[in-house]
Amino acid sequence: MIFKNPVVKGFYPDPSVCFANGKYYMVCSSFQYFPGIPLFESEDLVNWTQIGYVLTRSEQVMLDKINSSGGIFAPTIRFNNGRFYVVTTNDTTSQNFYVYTDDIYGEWSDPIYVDQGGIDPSLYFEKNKCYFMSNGEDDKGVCGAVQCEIDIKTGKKLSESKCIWQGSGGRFLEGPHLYKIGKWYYLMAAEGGTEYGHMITCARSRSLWGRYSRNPNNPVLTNRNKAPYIIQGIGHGDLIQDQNGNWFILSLGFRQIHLWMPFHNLGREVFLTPVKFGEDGWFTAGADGTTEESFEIEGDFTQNEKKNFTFGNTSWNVDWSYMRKPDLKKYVLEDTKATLFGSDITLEDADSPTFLALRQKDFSFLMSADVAVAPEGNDASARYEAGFTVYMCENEHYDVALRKRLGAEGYEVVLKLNIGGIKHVQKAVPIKSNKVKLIVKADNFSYSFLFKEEDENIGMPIGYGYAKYLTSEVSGGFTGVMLGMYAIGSCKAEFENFEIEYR
Ligand code: 6LW
Repeated sequence: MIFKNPVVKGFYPDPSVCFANGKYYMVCSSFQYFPGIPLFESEDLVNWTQIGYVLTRSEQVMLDKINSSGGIFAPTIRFNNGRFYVVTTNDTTSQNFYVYTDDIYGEWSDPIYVDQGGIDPSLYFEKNKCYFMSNGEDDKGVCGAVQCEIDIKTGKKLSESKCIWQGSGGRFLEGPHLYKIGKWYYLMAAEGGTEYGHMITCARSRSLWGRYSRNPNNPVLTNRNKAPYIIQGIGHGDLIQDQNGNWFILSLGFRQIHLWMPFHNLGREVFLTPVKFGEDGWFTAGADGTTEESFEIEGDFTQNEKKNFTFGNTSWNVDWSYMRKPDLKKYVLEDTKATLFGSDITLEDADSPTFLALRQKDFSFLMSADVAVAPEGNDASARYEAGFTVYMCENEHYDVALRKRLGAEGYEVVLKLNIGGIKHVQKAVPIKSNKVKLIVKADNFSYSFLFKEEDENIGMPIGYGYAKYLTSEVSGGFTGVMLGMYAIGSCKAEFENFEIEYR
């Protein structure tokens, strides 16, 4: 079959994968979003279905008021002795920890902390022993991929932390994972930073503690010299063997909004690249060490893509995300309706506004919902607003909302464009009632905003904002655009007939 990359679209960075009970499981980073660590299942490595999240309880992870792109960094998932483990870093608190479950569809344990620094932790199990690796500094102050043995029941270190590889010379050695394949221990990692210079490199050793010798043909995978090409930033991956014996790397990468525009708004997505082992025991990946838009692989199945997202065909607990430490009392979520209660916290705050979002999965889409807003409580002088946000972070987001201004009689539809500290009201149009259909239309270059009053057939445009300002190149950080519903102020906002249709 021929599959197309990315295999998971939208902001799902730092994929890690394991095989268990006939299926593949994958986790990704989630930063300030809650629940933390999206969890996916697949039968073929190409079609992935999100089955939930790993960190579903606020007590498992401190996200309260953390910076955007802080919080949960690159996790690793492993399966050992009937138990799933996910190990990750809370970068804001500088803590490495893991959680486990015996039921992949159930709850995960409370965190077990490991006293080794760095980020991008990984676990490797062998003969009833467990080894923990992260990229950081070892007990002697040497930086690189640092390993120690741990007691998997308690997280306690059973050995010193020792740097076992310093990479092939690229900057930011990250995401190290250890595998035993045949007689070799392979250490695969990312280097070059998670931007355009990103790459995957590897080293091997006959012994777990090294000495590791680098692959003479590093990097094994990178798109850094592939231009003009939409797919860039390939790196930070995990190696996996399928049920036919074929090997793959599941890695992150991103898609530029256009060949000649080095901006990406969809975050880092998940790419699949075939891997081949040579007679010398080293492996090569992809097309001459690059990841392509499609590959032909063994298997007779089709790649499915969900193009339409509604309240009816998504699940609140599986697909949607809140920010940081949400007050769940502010959300009443039903089959065909979401009711959001606003608070004083706005989308400009690095806090937990009333916000519920899906990741933007592709460049072109149409999003709409009927929104009705009403005051909550007896505060006649209240001001409030509710609607859609196209949200990169608190500094960069475009909001289209139904707004009640202080002392005003009626309501207006407002479009606000926020870019790097510039807070611009593009337009505010008075409307007849407290109900309106809000519409967002997007392509690679812009998001356009429209609204429709109850008795009208045609959407009224109120402005647009460029996509390139809601990108990692402008905002920095590690996340991608979220398409969200929000409410601010003492109000109750009802959203119905919600739909995102990708084209
Ligand atoms: C992650 C690091 C990286 O921890 O970006 O792409 C960091 N690689 O490995 C955040 O996702």
